[in-house]
Amino acid sequence: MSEALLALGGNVGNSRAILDRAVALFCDGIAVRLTARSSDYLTPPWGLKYQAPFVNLCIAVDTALRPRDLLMRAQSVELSLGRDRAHEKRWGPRTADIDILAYDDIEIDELGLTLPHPYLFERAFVLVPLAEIAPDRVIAGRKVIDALAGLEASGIERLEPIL
Ligand code: A4P
Ligand code: MG
Repeated sequence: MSEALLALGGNVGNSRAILDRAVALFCDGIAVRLTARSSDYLTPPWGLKYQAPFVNLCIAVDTALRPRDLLMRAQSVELSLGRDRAHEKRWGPRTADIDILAYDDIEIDELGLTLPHPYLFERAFVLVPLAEIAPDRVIAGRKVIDALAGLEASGIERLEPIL
């Protein structure tokens, strides 16, 4: 078994419901077991500024899948939730995006898969939810809470659970 950390985000449609469904589809309890889930956060758009705010969250999973297979699983969940890569702009609006942040302490830099995720430490919308579930995890030599301390995180709002 390996441990993976993932970030989910979306800003098209009912994002909280869509991301909830994404977690349920991705974590079937067999190939991928959910071990922790952060709150949902409402976050200002990063990268392309003029678009709707995002909902973001992070999860931790135990999995027997290898990194490539985990990525394929993430992409098939994105597709089944209506993601249409052909009509998207880089960093633009999307229904559900699932990124693998880290997979054990594996380092990969290949076409289509980079681990740890290359923008992890630049994104408060990732580190705020990640710090909720894995504050002391060290990724690429940096502790998550220490990395977050150096980032501007204003405007990120934790959402109350939906009952
Ligand atoms: N890829 C490589 N490494 C990985 C990895 N570790 N995990 C490849 C997942 N995918 C990985 O991804 C492009 C390619 O990255 C995939 O084909 C995969 O093989 P994509 O999901 O199509 O996204 P993209 O828009 O082309 O680029 P990128 O950098 O992944 O976009 P992001 O980071 O998803 O940006 N603002 C807020 N507040 N919250 C957000 O969630 N998201 C975006 C989208 C922009 N602004 C945001 C948010
Ligand atoms: Mg992505």
